[in-house]
Amino acid sequence: MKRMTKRDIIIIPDPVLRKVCEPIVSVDDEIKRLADDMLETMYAAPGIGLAASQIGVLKRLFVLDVSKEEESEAPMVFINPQITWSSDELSVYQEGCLSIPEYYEEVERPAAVKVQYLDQTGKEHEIEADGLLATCIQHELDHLNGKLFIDYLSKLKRDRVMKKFTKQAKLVGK
Ligand code: GNR
Ligand code: NI
Repeated sequence: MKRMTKRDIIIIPDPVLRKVCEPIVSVDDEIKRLADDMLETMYAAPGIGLAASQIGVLKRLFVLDVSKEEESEAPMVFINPQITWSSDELSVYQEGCLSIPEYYEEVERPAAVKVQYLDQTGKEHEIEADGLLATCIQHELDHLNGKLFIDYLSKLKRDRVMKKFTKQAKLVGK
């Protein structure tokens, strides 16, 4: 049995969520352990994706699992991901983020993307994704660049949600 450790998820307005993550130089045991911990943290939340910066690690790595409840788990690990193509066609999804708990809004993004990445064994892949997987890949890749889904909303909505969480952080004493 693999040893996995659930980590704490960082919430806005923590500035760590605005940092640009650094490429991973080698897919070694430390990175494999990090990916396992991220999957554990994501499943426990529960969420369908998690970027390394959400647990305070500024590396270009995210995990996701968009399998349906009745299907078996399908964990995916994306290291140094790069979008190589985006469709002109757009689609709208109601998005949420574990770093912005219990806040959901519709976001429009390219409906399909091609993404190149390394898996947890260091093997290179290029896949074409659509539907929820495409949305999730773009949401997670944004995290690695310090971008959040609320950045796509109106300033009014973004300011409102930032204010709410800033107030909350002060109350909790963070
Ligand atoms: O759990 C999550 N659900 C979700 C729903 C729609 C679009 C994106 C996501 S990702 C989110 C987990 C998360 O915050 N990943 O960064
Ligand atoms: Ni998120």
